[in-house]
Amino acid sequence: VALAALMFGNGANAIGEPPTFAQQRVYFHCNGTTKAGNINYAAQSTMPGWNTTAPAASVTSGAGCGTADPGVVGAGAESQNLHDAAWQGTFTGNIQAITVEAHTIYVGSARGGVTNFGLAPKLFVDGSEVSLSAAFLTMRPVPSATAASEKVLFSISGLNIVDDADGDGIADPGPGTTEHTVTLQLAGYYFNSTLLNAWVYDTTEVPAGITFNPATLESARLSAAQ
Ligand SMILES: [Ca+2]
Repeated sequence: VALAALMFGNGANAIGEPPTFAQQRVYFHCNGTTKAGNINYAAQSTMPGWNTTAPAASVTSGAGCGTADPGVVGAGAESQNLHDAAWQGTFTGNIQAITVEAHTIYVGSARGGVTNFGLAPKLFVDGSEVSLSAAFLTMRPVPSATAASEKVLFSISGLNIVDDADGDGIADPGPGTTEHTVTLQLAGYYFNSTLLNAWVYDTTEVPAGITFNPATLESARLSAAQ
């Protein structure tokens, strides 16, 4: 044992233990003084965030929030909750992939005859935009029981955000302990969307949020460009 310690050091990664990725589901929650994320952002520069508590109240009781998303106007920089929807929060530990559950409603006319939904997501981790394999993706949305909203699910894989305390390019073993600030922005892609849709969240009907390190990936997915 002593010889092994001399040869391999005391870091477990020296003998090849891989990093691990802990799964966690978080839910978007309202913040600010109104139910419209854009208005809150314009007035108070606040963005809604998330935690691990699922929404407990129904939209029929007045719960929930939304963010309007005009399809022809997009945000350029991080933390722009004015023209697209944006949420910002933290995740502690390594991140290999995320799956996003989002719910959209159409403020204008319905998407007559268009079965796929186009979406341009942006992801920022610790202030840097993640370069994605494509600018947008399309998916088949799932109407809710009342058809009042549609659910979209997609994944972003290949993030490979891992702790490497000694900076040798070999990830530390275990799930990681670094707290990362994560910003997700969603923009409907106009020619597969409508000119104005809105993203809704924080009710039992629309439990939108993020699964960090999901066990399986959605068929609609982008990967981080390495
Ligand atoms: Ca290392």
